[in-house]
Amino acid sequence: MSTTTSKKLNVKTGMDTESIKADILSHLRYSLATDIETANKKEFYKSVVLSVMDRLHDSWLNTQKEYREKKTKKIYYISMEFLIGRLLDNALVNLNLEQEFRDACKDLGYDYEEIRDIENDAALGNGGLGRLAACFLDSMATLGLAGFGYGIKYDYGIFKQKIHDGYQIERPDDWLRFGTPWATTRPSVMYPVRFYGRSVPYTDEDGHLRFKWENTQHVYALANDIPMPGFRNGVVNNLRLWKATSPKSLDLTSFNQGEYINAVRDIELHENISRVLYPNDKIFVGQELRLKQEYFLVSSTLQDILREYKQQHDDLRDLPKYVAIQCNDTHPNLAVPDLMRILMDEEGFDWETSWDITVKTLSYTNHTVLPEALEKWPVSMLRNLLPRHLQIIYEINKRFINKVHEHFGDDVNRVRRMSIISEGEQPSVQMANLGIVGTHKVNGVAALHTDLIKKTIFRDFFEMYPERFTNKTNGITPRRWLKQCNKPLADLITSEIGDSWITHLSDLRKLDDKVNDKKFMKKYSDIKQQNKERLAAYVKENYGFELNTKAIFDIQIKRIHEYKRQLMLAIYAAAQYNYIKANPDAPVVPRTIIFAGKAAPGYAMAKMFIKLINSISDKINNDPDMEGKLQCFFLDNYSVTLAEQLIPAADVSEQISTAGMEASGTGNMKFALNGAVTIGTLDGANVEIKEEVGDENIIIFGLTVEGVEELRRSGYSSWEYYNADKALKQVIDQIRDGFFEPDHPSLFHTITNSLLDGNDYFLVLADYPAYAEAQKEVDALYSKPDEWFKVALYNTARVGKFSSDRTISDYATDIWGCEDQLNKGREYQGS
Ligand code: GFP
Repeated sequence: MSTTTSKKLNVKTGMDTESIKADILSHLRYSLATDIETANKKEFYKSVVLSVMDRLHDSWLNTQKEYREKKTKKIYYISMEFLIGRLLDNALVNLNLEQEFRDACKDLGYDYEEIRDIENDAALGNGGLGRLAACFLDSMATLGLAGFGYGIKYDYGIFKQKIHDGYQIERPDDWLRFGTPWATTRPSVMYPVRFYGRSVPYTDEDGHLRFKWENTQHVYALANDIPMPGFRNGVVNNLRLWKATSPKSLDLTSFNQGEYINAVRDIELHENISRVLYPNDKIFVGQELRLKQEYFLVSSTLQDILREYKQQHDDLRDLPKYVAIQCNDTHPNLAVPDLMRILMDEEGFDWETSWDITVKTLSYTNHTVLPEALEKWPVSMLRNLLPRHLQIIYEINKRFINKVHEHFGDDVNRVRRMSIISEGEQPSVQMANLGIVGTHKVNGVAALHTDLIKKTIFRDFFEMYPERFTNKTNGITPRRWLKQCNKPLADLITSEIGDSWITHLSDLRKLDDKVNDKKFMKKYSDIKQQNKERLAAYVKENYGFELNTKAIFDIQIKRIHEYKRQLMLAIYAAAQYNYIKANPDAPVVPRTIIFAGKAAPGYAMAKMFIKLINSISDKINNDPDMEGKLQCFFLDNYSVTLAEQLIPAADVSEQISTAGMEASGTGNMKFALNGAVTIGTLDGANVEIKEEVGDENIIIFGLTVEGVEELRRSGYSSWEYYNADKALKQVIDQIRDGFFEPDHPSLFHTITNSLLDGNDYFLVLADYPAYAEAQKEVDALYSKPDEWFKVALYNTARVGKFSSDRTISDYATDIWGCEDQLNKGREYQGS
């Protein structure tokens, strides 16, 4: 090897194409034991990522060092889900090295896009909750906050969805089959997580009654770190994912007895804890393995936080001054009793001091008002698995109930509603109640949602602790959801108004003036068309469908759930079909309807919706009369990566949940930012999107929250709506009578029964006439392209509020008490 080459191979952090090439070659050879002649694409991808990691490591280490030296307050975001998707593009955008890496790949004979597509999505989440956590990590790093994600490194993320004969089939998501080059395993960071055993009382030297948790079994939590770079600011934070590993000593006795296979099986059992992400359907199932996962995450994370804390600080009473812990939903709320246990049993504090530290350090985010989604762990399960925690929860509850009595007098019903432990045949621990009582702030995720939780599920608590409740409207990161996924639009915007919008999304308001700039508007609309064509090519290649790029791209992508009402769009598609059949010569505005989303494996109705959508799609797409007028598709295996393809190409964003049921939504924000027009109900963050973009730039229809309540109160009858609307009745009859599934005519009876005999809990029929009218408005507007694109641009220009940078700034200021870091973070942006 020549000296020049070896010199190049030693360059580790150069930011130019040549040094990047040298590193890729070096990693192929010295990390992967192959070379450019023999490597396959996967190996090439891996060495590209390793070369990116080389460029992150210094900043990663320096950032942590700075936090240590300055004793910066740390924010820990604990979440069972982080739906981070692919990382390569994101890292390169944030490092400002996209072009250099593209060129390096090209010079070495590879197409960057092809290499990027090798990466499996890290799909460690179900939907909005997990994606929100991922956007927050990006924003915390970009704002320069010392913010750390803590989660689980599931071997299997959310299942892969296949469609077979129109039905959803689930397949395991083996994303780690070939490992992931993004995660660094830290053998030095490993903690025992204990389960079972019993709580044993004893008297300490000072004569105080204390407890020890004894005879426990344990499993180890091993840290795996993924770097989270901020946008061009030199900050690299950390996402720490725990993997369960078996304790080394566990099998020795079995080995001695020659029971090799059993010993190995035991290892398997321990490691099952981090095996698979639970697919959640907003119905609490209550399986013990899930409870184990939750405690596994909480216990390892708290041990890690306190270990670090003690390295820098002496007095645990200052914990809330230097540490804020955010529980993403109730899933990590065992942090309340676990922190209490550590402070009392291991650190020797009394109850009051421990309680004060705990409440001030923790906070909790609520993501749903659906009562069936709220976690309630059976007391019997907790007694077995976490006996000491249960004992602490009982004590918390006893003290809390006393306070309720003090506050409200002897209001038995109220006490029953507020109790952390519910009585009844199977007493259980209400994790939301525990979260409200044991933390200093509880937040909802959109203004309407926060109002609702105060008025409904948490009303009693709000009356007792009004100051605890706060709203933090969700947001999305503009880096991934505009700069990265819609490069042509991002470039156009930057060429017009500069690039400050990337970190100050409200600067997009400057685009408002461009609506009358014909040249700009032409470019803006051309980009939408290009994006539609790009999507069409992608769909053709991956699904074999031909999309009509002249049609309105009308897209609904999200988990399949009755409250999200995919059924309403499916009915609309069928009604359009009927209309075109009956009026073959009538002019129609062409439409291509696209659905994507997963149904939880145990959610039969949602799975039936998928089958129905596919049956309706088959009918439409195979009828020559529909050509050029109507199409309908269900794209399988919805993912972050697929969303990145679909959103920039959308004309219409479907946000049509029953009012009061969608806490916020974040897809609605992504679509609007990319210039899709929302058709939606006044639900979740749609309300705030409307406020921002203006009433004339969003198409709102249907019942409001109050309207829903009123209709239910006054006695809703879905039959009346069925009989009153001919087009609607025709579609429901067709669904019921097998028109879309002639070989199995009764297949969809569960759906039609729930709409009619079941009285349509989600009010699809009640809202349908208004929805169909709203769709006519869409058609009318789309027929006037100049008007349409003005509305679209107002959406892009006016949704700056929904940057997750704003959301995180609000958390930092009102919940975490670290607004000082925020200002500092902003200073070094753009440097
Ligand atoms: C949940 C809520 C959404 C909300 C997200 C993030 O989403 O309305 O936007 O959390 O707060 F339902 P899923 O996890 O249920 O998709």
